[in-house]
Amino acid sequence: MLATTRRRTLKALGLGGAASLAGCVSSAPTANNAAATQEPTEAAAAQSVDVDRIAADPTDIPDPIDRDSPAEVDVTLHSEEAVAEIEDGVTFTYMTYNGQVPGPFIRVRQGDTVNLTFENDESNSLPHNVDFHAVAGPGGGAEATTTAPGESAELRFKATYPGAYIYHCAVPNMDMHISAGMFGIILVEPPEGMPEVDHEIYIGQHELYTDKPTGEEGHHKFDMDSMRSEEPCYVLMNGEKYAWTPNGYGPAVTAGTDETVRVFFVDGGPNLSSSFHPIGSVWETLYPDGSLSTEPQTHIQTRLVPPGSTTVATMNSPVPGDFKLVDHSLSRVARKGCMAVVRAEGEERPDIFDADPA
Ligand SMILES: [Cu+2]
Repeated sequence: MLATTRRRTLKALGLGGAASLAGCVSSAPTANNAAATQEPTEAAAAQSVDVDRIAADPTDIPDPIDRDSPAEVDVTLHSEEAVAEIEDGVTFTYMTYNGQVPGPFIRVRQGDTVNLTFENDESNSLPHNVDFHAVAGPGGGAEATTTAPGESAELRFKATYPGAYIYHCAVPNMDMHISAGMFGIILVEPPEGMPEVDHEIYIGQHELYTDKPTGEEGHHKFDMDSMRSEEPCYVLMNGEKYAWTPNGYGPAVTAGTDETVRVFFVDGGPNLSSSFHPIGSVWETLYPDGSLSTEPQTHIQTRLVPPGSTTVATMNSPVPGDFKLVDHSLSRVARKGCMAVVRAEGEERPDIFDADPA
C-alpha cells in the first residue's frame, strides 16, 4: 500500500516524467513559440559533456575527526569550467571546484591550520578564487587566492571558530560564478566533536539562470538578465534536476528505520533563500545557520536557510519510505528540479503509520 501511495505522490510532484513548462525568463521564448523566435545561428544542440555527473555524491564526506589536538591540514581546490547535463538533453557550462556541485566537503577541527592550494585550470576562461566564511581575514581569502587560468595560489589560515560554513567564488561577477556552481561547505568541528550519527549526507542548493525555458533541450547559456531579475530557470540540489532521487542517481542515502541521518545543507544562492523541509518528517535536531557553538533546536518542520549560509540537521523515520528533502517554496520542486530523497528501510509500523487501515 505504501508503494502505491508513494507513486501517487511522485506523480503529484511532477516526477512522472512530464517536462516542466517554460517561462523562467519573461523575455525568453516559450515552448510554444520557441521555433519561431530562435536565432538560426544559435547552436541549440546539447554539447558533449566534459563531466558525466556534475552532482556531487551526497555521501562523499570525510570521516568525523578523531583527534584531540590541532593539526595542519592540506586542502587542494581545483577550479574547472565544465560542460555537463542539468537534466537529460540539457547541457550547461558549469563553473566548479573539482568538477562537482557543490564543491568538495572540507572537514577540519577548531584550531587546525589549513594549507590551501587553489588552482585555476589552464583550460578555464575566467579568473576564480575562494572566499571561506570560516576564514578570519580579509575577503575570507578571496584576494589572496584570485588566479588567472593556469595559475595557482596558496593560503594558510587557522580555523579559529567552529561551525559549518559556506565557501564560494568571489570574483567581481561572484553571483554568476556561484550560480554556475562555485560553492561548498567547510565544516569546523568543535574540539569535543559532534554527536555520533549513523549516516551523514551533503546537499547544496543553488539556482541556475539560463537563456532557455526550463527543460528545453539543447545547450543553455548563462543569462545575465534573468539573474538580474532573480528569475532562475532551475533551482537544484547538487547541481542537477532531481539528481539524488529515484528518478536520478537514486536516493541520497538509504538508512535503517532505527538510524539517524545528519544532513549538511548549504544554500549557495546566489539569491534565493531555501525553506528546507523533509516531507513526511521533521528535523529532529537542527543547528540554525550551521552554528555549532549553540544548543540545537528540536523538532523543526521547515528552516529558512539564506544564501551564503548552512544548516546542520538530523532526521530519522520510524517507518520505511522515501522522504523528500525540498525547498518548501514548492514551485521550485515541481517545476525547477529542487529535490533530494532520503530512503528509510525497515519493518512497517502500522501503529505509527497505516496507509490502509481498512
Ligand atoms: Cu569563479
